[in-house]
Amino acid sequence: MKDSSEIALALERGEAKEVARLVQTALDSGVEAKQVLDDGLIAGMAVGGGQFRRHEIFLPNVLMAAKAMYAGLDLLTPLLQAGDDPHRGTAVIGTVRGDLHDIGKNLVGIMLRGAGFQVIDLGNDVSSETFVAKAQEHGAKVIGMSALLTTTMPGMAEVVELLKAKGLSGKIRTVIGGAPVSKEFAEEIGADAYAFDGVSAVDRVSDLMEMDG
Ligand code: B1M
Repeated sequence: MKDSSEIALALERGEAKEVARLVQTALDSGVEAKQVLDDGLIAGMAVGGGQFRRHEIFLPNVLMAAKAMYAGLDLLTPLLQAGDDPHRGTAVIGTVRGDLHDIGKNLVGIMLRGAGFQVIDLGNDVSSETFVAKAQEHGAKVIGMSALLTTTMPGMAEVVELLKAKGLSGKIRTVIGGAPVSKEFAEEIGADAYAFDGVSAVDRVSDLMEMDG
């Protein structure tokens, strides 16, 4: 779809105002918010990520692309969150210690809120102690963790271990995700679930909320 490829291109170029303008135009012409997100914003960021890996663009370009992503997300968030389910339980979410990537985690939060869950977003660079303390404070049944760096993935295992040490395994359950994370890694560290994207995060959190504990 033409609008979406234009959005993706403007995002790759880090043109925040242009991304916002194109997103608004697409929405005004009747394109679904989810399609604008997937085919426009996420697709553009994926291309930028590949260029960064191949050293075709540099960190400042990636930062500008991230800003442009948020310019578009600001317009989509109210539409994606317009779920009308009753309150379905509380999840705390965050990006693990040492990791500043928050776009994917924020998308997951938007989807979970849209599905009717109360979401306590702890932000990025969240320590294992904070994840567990905040989950207890808010009576959360689920901790959702995001990691985008292979070097920060062990932070997820720390949370699982801390829950175990405090006798909270089975009472507070964990779901993990992020580009380098896999189902196998989730099994290896004893996390309760792995989610590939925001949509599957909603499914996994729904399952975990319904489990006894
Ligand atoms: Co960084 N970065 N970055 N970066 N960055 C990656 C992750 C990298 C793969 C780029 C590359 O080399 N191709 C690479 C990691 C390599 C590795 O570990 N193997 C990398 C690197 C190296 C770095 C720095 C170390 C660079 C440096 O300083 N030299 C540095 C680290 C800073 C730190 O965290 N301590 C760094 C910094 C940055 C920016 C600050 C510039 C910026 C982040 C801005 C921000 O988040 N506010 C940034 C960005 C934007 C990226 C890329 C290009 C895009 C990430 C993104 O937002 N994608 C990324 C390359 C890539 O992933 N292709 C890259 C869009 C987003 C919608 O997708 O986050 O995958 P994603 O989330 C998805 C799913 O993964 C999933 O659902 C989301 C929606 O579909 N998901 C979950 C995510 N969390 C989930 C949780 C769940 C369930 C699903 O349950 C709870």
